[in-house]
Amino acid sequence: MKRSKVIFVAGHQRPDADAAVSACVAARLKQRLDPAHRYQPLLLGEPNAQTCWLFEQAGVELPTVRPDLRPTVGEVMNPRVSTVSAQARLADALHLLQGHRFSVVPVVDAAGGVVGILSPALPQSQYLYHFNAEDYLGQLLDYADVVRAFKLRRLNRRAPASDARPGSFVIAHAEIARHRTQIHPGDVVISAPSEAALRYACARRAAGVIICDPNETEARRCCRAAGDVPVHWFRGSVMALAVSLPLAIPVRNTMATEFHTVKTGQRADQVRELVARTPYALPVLNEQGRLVGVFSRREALQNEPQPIILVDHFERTQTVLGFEQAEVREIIDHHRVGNLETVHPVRVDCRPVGSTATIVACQFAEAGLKPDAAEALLLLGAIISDTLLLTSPTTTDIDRKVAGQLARYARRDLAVFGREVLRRNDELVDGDPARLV
Ligand SMILES: [Mn+2]
Repeated sequence: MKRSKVIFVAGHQRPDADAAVSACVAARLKQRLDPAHRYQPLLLGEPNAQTCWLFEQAGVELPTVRPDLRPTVGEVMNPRVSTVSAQARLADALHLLQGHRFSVVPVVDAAGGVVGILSPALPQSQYLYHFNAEDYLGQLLDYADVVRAFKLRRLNRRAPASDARPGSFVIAHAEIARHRTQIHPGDVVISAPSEAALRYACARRAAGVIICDPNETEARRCCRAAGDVPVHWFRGSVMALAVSLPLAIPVRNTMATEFHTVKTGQRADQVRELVARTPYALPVLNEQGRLVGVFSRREALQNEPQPIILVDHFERTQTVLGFEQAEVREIIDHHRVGNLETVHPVRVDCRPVGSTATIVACQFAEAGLKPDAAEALLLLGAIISDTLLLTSPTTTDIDRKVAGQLARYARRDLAVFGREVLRRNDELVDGDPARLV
């Protein structure tokens, strides 16, 4: 889902039961009223013991803890990425790089880890474009690679297979015998059908001969002259094979093995500098080290504000990190109007009642809806927690009325459940002794 389609609903820092419950239940109400978006409640810090207990009682999962709204690499990366294996041919990678205008093709192993990259932005990419084959044939490409890449047919099965030395490919012609220095033992000879060339290749102990001709019969005709040198047939001209040779180079021989990556959990703005000085899109790895996307300048520049609804606070110092980059959609609160400043006009629902949970409960009724038993229990617990079981000076008749109603929905006795909620707030009863000390 696109990030801007997710609307976060967040309470204040150091969340209490009212902040956690209001975020959770307001998100569930919004979700029902607006199914086109996804409303996700957040906790800006670890929940306290009372909050944990309350959610457990209601059988509702606690909201995710996330103190910082600023997007992570995983949230803004491009998850569409095409890869090749190290055994693939350069042709496969070129198809992706040029055909799809990618700035990087990650080379992955069977486990999804990145072992290298190919990128037209790297110096290695000269191999991708130049055709001066003698410079690197034999270094980056061997006989077996060529046979495999072009599916060459073997013409003389009885001849023993020969391992080419990591030497050269030699392009021969009919008058080859006159140029005696051209073939060295272990060379692979590329030739038009020529008995003279084959005899010479045999005499010079070439590793193999590739006969190039559109016609297989023609190629077979002179094959016998090769003696026990392996002969393969390429359906096409010498020129056609020669110019195509670089495409057969295995990816493992041209990929860059020193490269930068980023992790899904890193904050996007913190890798911006790395992105700015890296000429290719950065491969993105998840926690397990598997490739899950790429992160390029396009993603780094993406600056869509994150929509958010704030509940149970109206103070700049209590709100989420990354608030400046967020787009506040709504504020639901029962405190005084504080110093939160928004960029755009925003719906504010501030009511002088005992808890934000009371307002959320009223919003249900105003929308013609009824909270389910779990939501009612959560809201009731939050009202009790914030009003100290309807005894605090901030308690209003609305809180009392709403609490009574919620107790019925939740099928709980208000006084009994109320005492239980307050007991859970007493750290001397439930707190970790080590932490109290
Ligand atoms: Mn509150």
